[in-house]
Amino acid sequence: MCGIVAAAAQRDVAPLLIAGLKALEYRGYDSAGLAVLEGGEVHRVRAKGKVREMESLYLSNPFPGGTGIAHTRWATHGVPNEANAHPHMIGRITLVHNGIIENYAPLRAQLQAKGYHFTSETDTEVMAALIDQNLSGGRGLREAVLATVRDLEGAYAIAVISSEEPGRVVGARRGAPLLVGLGIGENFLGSDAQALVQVTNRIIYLEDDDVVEITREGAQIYTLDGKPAHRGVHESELSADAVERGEYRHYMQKEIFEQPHAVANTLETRISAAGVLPNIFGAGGDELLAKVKGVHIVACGTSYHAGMVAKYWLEDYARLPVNVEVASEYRYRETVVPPGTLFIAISQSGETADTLAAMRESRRRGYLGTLAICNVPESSVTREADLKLMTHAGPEIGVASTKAFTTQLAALALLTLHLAKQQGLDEERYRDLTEQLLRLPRTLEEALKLEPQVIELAERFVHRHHALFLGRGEHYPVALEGSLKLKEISYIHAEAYPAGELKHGPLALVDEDMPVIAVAPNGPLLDKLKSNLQEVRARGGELIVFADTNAHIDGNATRGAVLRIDAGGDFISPVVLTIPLQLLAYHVAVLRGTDVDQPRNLAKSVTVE
Ligand code: HGA
Repeated sequence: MCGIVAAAAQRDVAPLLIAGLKALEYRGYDSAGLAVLEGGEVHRVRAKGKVREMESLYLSNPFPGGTGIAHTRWATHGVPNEANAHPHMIGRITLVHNGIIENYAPLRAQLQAKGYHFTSETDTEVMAALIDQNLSGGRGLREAVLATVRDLEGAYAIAVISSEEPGRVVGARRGAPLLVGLGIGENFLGSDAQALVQVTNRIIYLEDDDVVEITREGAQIYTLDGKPAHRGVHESELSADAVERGEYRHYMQKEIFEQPHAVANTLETRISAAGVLPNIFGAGGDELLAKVKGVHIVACGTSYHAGMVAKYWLEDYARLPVNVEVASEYRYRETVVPPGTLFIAISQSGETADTLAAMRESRRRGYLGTLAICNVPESSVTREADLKLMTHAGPEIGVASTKAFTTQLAALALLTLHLAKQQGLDEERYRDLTEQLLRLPRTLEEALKLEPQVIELAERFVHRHHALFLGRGEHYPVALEGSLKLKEISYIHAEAYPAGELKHGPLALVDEDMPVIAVAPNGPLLDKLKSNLQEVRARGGELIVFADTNAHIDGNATRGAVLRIDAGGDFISPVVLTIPLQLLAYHVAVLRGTDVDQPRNLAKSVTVE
């Protein structure tokens, strides 16, 4: 999603702003721009495409100045081009914006009637014009922003400068994240901490409806009624190195290989050989969970797939009823919430707009409490939930989520064990599940050794247009996640089905041009799955099976391949069998030459609805 960086400093800020934008590139975007205010004059540069393209334009004609704002845009209103790229300049105002202004159309018409001329198709430019209009009547920039945001519907994080107020940047947020970075004799705004770590790690997280004014000397926050507000300063633990790619070709590859370590971090200090430790969900967590009679899980994309696996786990082992729903659906319909239901929000960034809105909506619906499963400690979802279980995956830069997914699963496995014990799961089984989970990091390490074989397989996909993924039980969501990975980064159309559904429709698609990928753990459904795979073979389909080492699968198919992998046991196998599917998607994308870390049209941390 869009990124914002802004600075008020004595030194020239354009290079700092460009470095900040580069740290935000992982969020996915389609154009970039920056503007610097120097002696009442605003210099601006914008370009469609990557930050480096905007940077080379800047370098061919650099400009000095200590006050500036910068942006990476992921288009919502108007195509990705230079005219729609931020910053937008109108009248005395220059502005960058993340989010969507829902009532921009009537506002645009009103402003046009008053003589404003718009040069972009964006909702953002309307906001800039409104601020400019509100500067009249002796208002300064901060008052004009306050007056403007009161009239806006929708979501925004903004950074604004006025040609009449050198040395000052005003920011505001509602429904989209914005942070203040406190330096020494210089101060910053950013849409996430990663944009600021190279200049400071002293961070203030703004709250919804805050307006902030930064100068070289300091940062002052105001509430919507214009009263000064105090927000705490946090020391961010992020480091600039955490986003280095090291020896890996892409962040996604690095993140795939970080999974054993990341999952070990999720489990660390939370589980021992005796089982899940007390109080891992924060103060009062165990007491609240003791009252749980059912669970609703709400999430989007990959996190939704993690929630689907958790449904199988929680119903199997803890015998609790579970509903899983995508957040954009949940938030706009009425759900039935039986007494004692726990609401779980799963989000990597903790800023996913739909998930956050669903969690806020859940407050009205009478849940027992809310639990956030999230990777970013200071994020909105984490801060607003009653209980939290951080995944500790470390920064995930690749837009296609990998280690965020497996660490979410590890966190959900901890929750499953906690609830299973409470609900009276047989002790021996509890011990077995605990052992499996403790072995998970090592099992993942082994699974990653499959990479050379997956690379060979990937070649078969380079010229394919479609693929079908199959799984059964808790491996159906694994198949869904595998197909999502392939779609996201290789642009191959992929679908996933529970294998038993094949004969009810998708079998019609199977021919020699349709590769079918199946995950085959060893378990009670193996024989059923084998019959489903025969149905594919009988139609000449090319079958690729990722099978547990001891699953009896015939490798002598005329077309296709069976790859063996130690799935580590029935509890953890969905996590382990995810690995070859991630590797497959990654290597197919590399061979097809796509932009693996920033696939077209997609964004990380989806902060718009
Ligand atoms: N609506 C604005 C900003 C989009 C955005 O925040 N994307 O993440 C535009 O389309 O430019």
